[in-house]
Amino acid sequence: MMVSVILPTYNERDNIVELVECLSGVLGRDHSFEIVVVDDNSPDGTAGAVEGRFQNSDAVRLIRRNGQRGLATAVRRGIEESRGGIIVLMDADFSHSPGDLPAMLALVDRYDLVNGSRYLPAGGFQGSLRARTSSWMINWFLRILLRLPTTDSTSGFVAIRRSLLEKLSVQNIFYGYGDFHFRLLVNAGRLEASIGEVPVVHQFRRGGWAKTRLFRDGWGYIWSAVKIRFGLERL
Ligand SMILES: Nc1nc2c(ncn2[C@@H]2O[C@H](COP(=O)(O)OP(=O)(O)OP(=O)(O)O)[C@@H](O)[C@H]2O)c(=O)[nH]1
Ligand SMILES: [Mg+2]
Repeated sequence: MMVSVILPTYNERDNIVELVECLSGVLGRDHSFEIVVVDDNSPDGTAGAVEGRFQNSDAVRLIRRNGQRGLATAVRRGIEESRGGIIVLMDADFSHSPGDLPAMLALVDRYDLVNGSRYLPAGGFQGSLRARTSSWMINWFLRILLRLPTTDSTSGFVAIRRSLLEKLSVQNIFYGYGDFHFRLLVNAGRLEASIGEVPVVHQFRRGGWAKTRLFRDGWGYIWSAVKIRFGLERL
């Protein structure tokens, strides 16, 4: 089955070319694949860097969004434009390591969704103390509030079968920021989809700078989870 990797980018010029090359090397060994970069008109010229290096490549596609910003809606656009039977969602800054992909893809034969987890024993999270603490607390809160079976509901690193995504309503999942990850898990759980987990090590971003704002986005996650729990969110 073809693998589609969706890479949302905002100011990732210093990472994107190297990441796409690295992913192509890893995926090319065992899979047919495409890489879909969804860029929100990054001022640093991310789109130009992708176009310059990969314009003759059939496996790499660039979607430029003009006048739109947002991680989750960019991921949604990438999903809608992708063609693979397996869809991988990951960050475009090397925080999610291409080296973790083979283990995820090996499990997608057995599960509808394979969840990358920083909180399994072999997983890890390189980040500031503030980022690690808030992630741990939010994940603890989500597990209790939403009764999720997963150990990590905000990593943003997931492989999903298209057959599962087709049963879900993407417009009710992919909005906001990284909260799309737990909305996806909640919805998959409601359909009784099979969910497997693999350990992943979240690394420091290589180049560029963080777009996440811990306080604003953290509260957004909590508010979204509360709305799901009390049936106020359309799912
Ligand atoms: N298209 C698009 N992508 C975005 C947007 N905001 C963030 N991203 C991408 O989403 C991914 C995650 O954002 P990051 O800034 O790395 O967030 P983070 O991983 O919490 O922060 P770091 O600790 O710096 O890695 C990266 O690939 C970003 O380029 C956006 O508004 N539009
Ligand atoms: Mg990152």
